[in-house]
Amino acid sequence: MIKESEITRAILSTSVEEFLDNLEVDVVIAGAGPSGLTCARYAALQGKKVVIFERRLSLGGGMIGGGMMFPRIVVQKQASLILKEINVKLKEYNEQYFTADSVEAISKMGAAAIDAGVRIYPAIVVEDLVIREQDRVSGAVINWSAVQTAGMHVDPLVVMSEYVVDATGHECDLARTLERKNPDVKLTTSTGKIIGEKSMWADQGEDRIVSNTKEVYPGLVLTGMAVNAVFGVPRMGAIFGGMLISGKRAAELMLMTNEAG
Ligand code: 48F
Repeated sequence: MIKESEITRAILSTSVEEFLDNLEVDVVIAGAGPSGLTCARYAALQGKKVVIFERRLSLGGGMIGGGMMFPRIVVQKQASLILKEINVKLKEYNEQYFTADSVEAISKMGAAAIDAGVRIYPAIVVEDLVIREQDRVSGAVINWSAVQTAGMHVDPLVVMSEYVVDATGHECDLARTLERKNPDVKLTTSTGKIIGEKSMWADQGEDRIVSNTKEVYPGLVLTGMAVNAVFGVPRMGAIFGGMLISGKRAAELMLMTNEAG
């Protein structure tokens, strides 16, 4: 006989036990879009303890809808290798581009991140950052997305981490919160402030998303469209190579800084 209370006990006891094990991690990533998932997988493959908090109930961010909801993505050769590693079926379109099914790509990116050891929590929003006296981001302040949507004031909880990654896409939500709550902080942009995303220029967007993937403030790393939004870089539309390479680069950067420190 199925006992309803036993099902509730199974869910609560196992998820709380697991949550307790994730209160102090190496990397917290906000956002399970293409850049967040890629960054998470590469960091986890190097032995880092990684959690992703995703505001929505689904993975994939803006990638699942391909280009204007035609479920295809385009990637350049270098980035195609990242998808090949996780068995995404690629079609060579011409010498420069490969195409892939966006739903397949994002499903496999999610599965590969989980297989690498990443823990993904859906329906949780990173609403603020922990900044202690040493002027370094040292954790993420989290809450249920439903609480935010309902506009209720419910105090949040905290997960401490060596790094927090802003993979929140066009909104660059964490960088914006950092700037709004701490007007004196200086970001590593040319103005020390968030510059804002520029109109579409795919070639520039793809190039500069990678070169600007960096620690924008001690302990806060940017990846994906959050990079373009903070550093004043053009958008690029439904070409996703830069997004994947930015995710990989963000992971490498945290590992490098960690080793040097
Ligand atoms: O938007 P999103 O896919 O960001 P990305 O990884 O990739 C951008 C592309 O999809 C596309 C593009 C390519 O030309 O422009 O847009 O940079 O994924 C961002 C994810 O972050 C979640 C949001 O729901 C989405 O799934 N998110 C946003 N704010 C928060 C958050 C937050 N504060 N806490 C947790 N998740």
